[in-house]
Amino acid sequence: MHVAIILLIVTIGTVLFHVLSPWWMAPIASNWHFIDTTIILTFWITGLVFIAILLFMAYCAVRYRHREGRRAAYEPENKKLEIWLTAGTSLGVVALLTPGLFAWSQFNTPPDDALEVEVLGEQWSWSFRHPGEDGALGMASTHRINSGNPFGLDPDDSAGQDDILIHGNELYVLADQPVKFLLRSKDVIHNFKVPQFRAKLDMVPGMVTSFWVVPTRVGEYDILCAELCGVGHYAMRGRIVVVEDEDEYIAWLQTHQTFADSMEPAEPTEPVELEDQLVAEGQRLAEERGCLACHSLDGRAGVGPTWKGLFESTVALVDGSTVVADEDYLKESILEPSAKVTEGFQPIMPAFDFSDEQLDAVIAYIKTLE
Ligand SMILES: [Cu+2]
Repeated sequence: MHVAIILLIVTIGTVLFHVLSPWWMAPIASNWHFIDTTIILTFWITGLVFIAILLFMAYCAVRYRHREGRRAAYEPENKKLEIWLTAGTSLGVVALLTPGLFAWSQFNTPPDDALEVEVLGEQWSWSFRHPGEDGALGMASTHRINSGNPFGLDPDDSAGQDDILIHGNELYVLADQPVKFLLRSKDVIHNFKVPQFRAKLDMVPGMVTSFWVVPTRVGEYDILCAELCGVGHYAMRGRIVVVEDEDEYIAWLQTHQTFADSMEPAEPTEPVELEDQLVAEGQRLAEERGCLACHSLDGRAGVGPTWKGLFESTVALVDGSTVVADEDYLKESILEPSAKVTEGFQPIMPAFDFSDEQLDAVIAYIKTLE
């Protein structure tokens, strides 16, 4: 009897938890209502089966409880029962799988007018590429990725010249304009997810995966990495801004460089401004390339040591020795992070192939963080 009561409490408690739980899906902001329907259908089917099994167990615990002089009968075969159970289970599995197949088919069939936007993931930041005026993304290849060409675009491909390169974890999209996201990863498997869009997909190094979405609600939404991709995974966040006003969208696009512009050498300027410019460039790099996901600016220890007061400080290393954080040490730590690992931290920082100018810029910026 006790067992039956416990089973009843578990059943009622589970249903109440489900109904009263505050952890429900965020309001939807895309066309993917079908995904919600599929999830809710799955809840109903698995929920009803769960309740039925628990109630059946409670019933059996009471009905067939031990009584003096009664013995259970051995019944190894029951064809009728087996047919019923097999048919019922098959029906349940079909009901669970079929809606998902329809959703998956739609998910992979973008409308013809969808705008193609590339999403590039790396440990632990996001960048994006807009096709520019010609509406076509230029060819890219992993082999061409270097510090001056972080997307690995082909400089000889005319379609890529006007591609707009967007660093810094923030992407604008237009409401009601279908977007097809082309997903690439530079290092390990990431997963591009915007919970309010009800859409996500793995980004696999060496291949391009894609899905499409129509943003339907104006607002700002988090971009999350939904695949454990290393120790900085939790900090791999971005923001997607859905705007209605086309002028606002175009104005935002124009704040970014095209690929052709990014390949132009920078104009020489006055020496006084040069230092300021170097610091600004260093700060921009630190933000865009994800340094600040792990290195704090306020003295807090993050995934990596803080940058505040780092320059010329004495750093204790894991091997028990110490080193002064001068320019050479900082350069080495960026290019070859595992060479000298700071005491209390894991050797997990990926190596950055920054050019000499980029190294100078980042170090100039670190020097200002006293
Ligand atoms: Cu990730």
